[in-house]
Order: sequence, then C-alpha cells, then structure tokens
Amino acid sequence: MRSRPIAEAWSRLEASERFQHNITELGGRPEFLFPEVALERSLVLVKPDGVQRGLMGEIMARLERRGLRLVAARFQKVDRPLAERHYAVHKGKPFYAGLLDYITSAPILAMVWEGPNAISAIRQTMGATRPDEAAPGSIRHDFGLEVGRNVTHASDGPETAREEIGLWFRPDELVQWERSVDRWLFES
Ligand code: IDP
Ligand code: MG
Repeated sequence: MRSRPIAEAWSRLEASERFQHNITELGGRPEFLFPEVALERSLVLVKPDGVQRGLMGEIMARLERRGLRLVAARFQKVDRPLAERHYAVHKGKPFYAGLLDYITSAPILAMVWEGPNAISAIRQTMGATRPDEAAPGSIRHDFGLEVGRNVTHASDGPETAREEIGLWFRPDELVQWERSVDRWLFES
C-alpha cells in the first residue's frame, strides 16, 4: 500500500508526457521503468559537413563530457525518402530542396543520447540554428558559419524526439545500459 503523498506523486508521474514517452521507448518493461523516468532521449545527427570536416569525434566528446549517455549510433548514407520523412515539417519552405540535397550529399552519423533534460541540454550544446546567432562555446558557433551548413541536428521536443528516434532506429538498436559514473551525473 503506497502512502498518500507517494500515490499522488505517482499519479502525476503516470500522467506526464515524459513518463509516457519513456514507457513507449522502453517497450513498457517495468524493471527498466523506474531508473529511466527522469531521463529524456534525443536524436542527434552529425550532418554531412560535420562528417566531412572530421568533427564526429569532437561532437561525441562534447556530448559525453556534458554527461549524456549514448543509446544508439549508426554511420550511414541517407536516402531521399528518409530525408523527406525526417524534414517533412519543412516541406514547402524555400530552403527545403537545398536541405534535402545537403542531408543526402554524404554519410551522416545518427545517434540517440539520453540524460536528464537531454532535449534542451543537447539543443543548448548544439547552439541556435543559425551559427551566426549561436552562443559562443556551442558547436554551431564554434564550427559553423552558415545556416545551411550547421553541422548537427537535434530533436526539438519530447514528441519530435519520439518520432525521430522511431524513424531512425529500431527498438532493438536502442541500448539500455548503466555507467558507474551515472550516480555522479544523474541526481536520481
Ligand atoms: P534546427 O536544426 O535548429 O532544429 P530547423 O528550423 O528545424 O532548425 O531547420 C532544420 C534545418 O534546416 C537547419 O538545421 C538547417 O540545416 C536548415 N535551415 C533552416 N533554415 C534555413 C535557411 O534559412 N536556409 C538554409 N537552411 C536552413
Ligand atoms: Mg528542427
């Protein structure tokens, strides 16, 4: 029997978007549910310019140093249908055709990273969409000049992250693991 405050907190938790997101991501396996409730996941792409310029290691290193945990990674070419699905939200915009050419022009590194508030933390590490507006110290600032060559992609919200992770990775490619350092990075 759960005490009342715990039962109430549990109800709020079950109703939250993040909890539902994590249940879906983990296939609803209760044994993995509890340690994961506070974690978010984001798709991250090192785009063709980042790969060609030898920035894959640098970008992974920055995410690792931030404390984020790698869940999945694949080095691959991007075909047109995948590019169109990934960027469907931008269809009709003036830069759409150029964006598809860019993302399909050379291999990319597709990854999933997780951690507390991972979506906003990763967007912050990447910096603003336009490198000339990105904060100094962010990847897009430190390695970019033009919006059409901005090195990385990261999911912009929990719902987008869920859709994008499902688009790029099969559930069995998402690796559930723990690091001994996690307790020094994740408060709970
Ligand atoms: P995001 O990558 O920061 O989420 P979005 O607005 O979702 O930015 O745009 C997706 C991608 O489309 C950008 O990362 C960039 O590569 C490209 N893009 C956005 N706006 C422009 C533009 O005005 N010109 C050229 N490319 C653009
Ligand atoms: Mg976006």
